[in-house]
Amino acid sequence: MKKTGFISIVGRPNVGKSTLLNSILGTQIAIVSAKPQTTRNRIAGIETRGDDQFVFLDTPGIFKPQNTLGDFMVKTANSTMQDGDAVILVADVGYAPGEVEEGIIRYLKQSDTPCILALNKVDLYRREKIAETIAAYAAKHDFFAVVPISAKKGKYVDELLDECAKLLHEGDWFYDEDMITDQPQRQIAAEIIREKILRTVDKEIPHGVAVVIEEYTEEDGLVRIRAEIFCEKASHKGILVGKNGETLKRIGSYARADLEEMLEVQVYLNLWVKVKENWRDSQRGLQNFGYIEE
Ligand SMILES: Nc1nc2c(ncn2[C@@H]2O[C@H](COP(=O)(O)OP(=O)(O)OP(=O)(O)O)[C@@H](O)[C@H]2O)c(=O)[nH]1
Ligand SMILES: [Mg+2]
Repeated sequence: MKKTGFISIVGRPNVGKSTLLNSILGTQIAIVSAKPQTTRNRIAGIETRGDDQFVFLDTPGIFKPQNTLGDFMVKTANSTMQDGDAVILVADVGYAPGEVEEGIIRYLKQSDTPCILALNKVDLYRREKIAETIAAYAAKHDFFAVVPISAKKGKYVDELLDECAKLLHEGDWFYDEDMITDQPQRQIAAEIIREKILRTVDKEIPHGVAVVIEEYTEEDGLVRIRAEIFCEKASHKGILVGKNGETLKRIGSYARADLEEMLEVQVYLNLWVKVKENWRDSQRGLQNFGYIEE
């Protein structure tokens, strides 16, 4: 008997939602960085095991938006949560529930949506702290299950998946058995470039960056990618390019290594940096860079 279900992965920024998705799938489809607000879109990750097909929906972290891009991200997270058959609430096991978690819990109660609480980053904390956080959450809501995990180390992720399996319902699968994501290859490529920017430059700069793939062709075992990196200020462009173009070169070779590993072919990567002032503050800017409400 085939079973399936849409399970949205929600929580505040930086708690490890995308790391968890990658860990479940055993491959990197969602970008990860130490900076909050890394994920901007809903990303489906599909895992098929035996008769079960899980469709996990990774979402942007929920926070107080400061611009139109932020509004888009939070709306995406909320609507994805509402679309799911079940929810995985990811939270840092070192912290008691705060405003974001309280808001999600309110939605769960009102909608009667089953939720598994994944308390992440157990590798960083002592047992007593973990027990304290579990108790604080248990006092707030009757979760379907509470699973302390380390997404980064892949610890207890199988246990989490066993709990998710109990929430699937009978029904036809939505995706082919061998499919792992709904993102087109060129979007993953753009995201990989953005990940390297998040990991290479600091402060506001990476948050104001959008990556657009202008050309993506494959021939004779070589993939040619030309991408434009849009940033918000001329001074940001200077930093992204760096002295003698060194920073951009570093971003490029870092991204190329990942792309070659993913595509298993040689990649020729050509990056250009451009300025588009305040694009994050306009609906038009968002649409131009592919941030469109579904
Ligand atoms: N120590 C530790 N770090 C982790 C763990 N899981 C994730 N991280 C780190 O936490 C940071 C954020 O991880 P992400 O997966 O990008 O977090 P996210 O919740 O998707 O963040 P947003 O997309 O910004 O909402 C990264 O530096 C991860 O390496 C874990 O189990 N242990
Ligand atoms: Mg993320």
